Amino acid sequence: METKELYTAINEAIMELDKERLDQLTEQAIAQNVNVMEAVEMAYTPGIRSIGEKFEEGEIFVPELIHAGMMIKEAISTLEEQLKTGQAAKKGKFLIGTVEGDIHDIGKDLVSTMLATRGIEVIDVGVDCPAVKFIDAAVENDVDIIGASCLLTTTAPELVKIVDLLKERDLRDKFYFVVGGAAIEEEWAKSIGTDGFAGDLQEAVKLALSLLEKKEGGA
Ligand code: B12
Repeated sequence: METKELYTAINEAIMELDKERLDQLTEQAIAQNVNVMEAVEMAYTPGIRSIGEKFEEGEIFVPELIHAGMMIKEAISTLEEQLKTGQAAKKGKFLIGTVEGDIHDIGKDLVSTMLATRGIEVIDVGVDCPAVKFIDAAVENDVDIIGASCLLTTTAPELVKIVDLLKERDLRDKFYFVVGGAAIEEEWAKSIGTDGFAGDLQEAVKLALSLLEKKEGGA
């Protein structure tokens, strides 16, 4: 199968919630040695976002959403096993987590893996992580960047909480703070005083690398 055709088939298997087919196609993608980041952005992510739209429009319900989440998580981790992480020189430390009240972790885990493949050490504080835990863990691990994932509009105020707590503890200049996730818009992220936003994997990697470079340059 041609790569483009394969991506379309993966997208369709996700939309049809067909786990068996998705597993087959994922194996095929591995056999064809596809570029993992490209496959995720072009096949898996659009598929799962369409599932989100179907859910929003009332075409599918929570059980289907859970099924979709599980099957895509499994497929992506199979795909990710192909990536070699931690071989490049350590470029810096990135702490990542999903904000309190939010348990979505597919995007967070993908960002973690991609950063690790670029030589960045990732400390993952998991999902449903309180603001104070982000900051305590950042201090404890002496990280360069704190990254928070937020998929729900109801939990977006957690990001403001992190900024406020950083200021309160006089740590705002010690760490860069970046955010991502479906509930966040770039303009809003800027307006609350974050150091950056990324809407996809490529942007996330670019953002992290540029901030680490800036830090190294003493800016
Ligand atoms: C799968 C899914 C689930 C799964 C999650 C499984 C899992 N293990 O993660 C389950 C079933 C658990 C779930 C539950 C719920 N969900 Co849900 N879910 C989704 C869905 C369809 C896909 C999310 C996803 O994985 N996307 C794919 C990844 C790759 O994309 P991503 O997360 O955006 O990440 C990328 C970027 O945003 C960025 N990024 C992400 N994080 C970060 C962090 C940093 C630091 C950086 C730099 C970048 C970055 O890079 C990533 C890679 O490209 C979305 C739809 C959507 N449009 O997102 C709804 C969605 C997020 N869910 C929604 C809802 C409402 C819920 C529930 C409340 C449903 C319910 N009634 O129970 C619960 C909430 C549970 C909770 N407390 O968290 C709504 C949120 C609406 C809103 N505006 O608040 C959405 C938008 C669906 C919709 N359109 O209605 N969900």
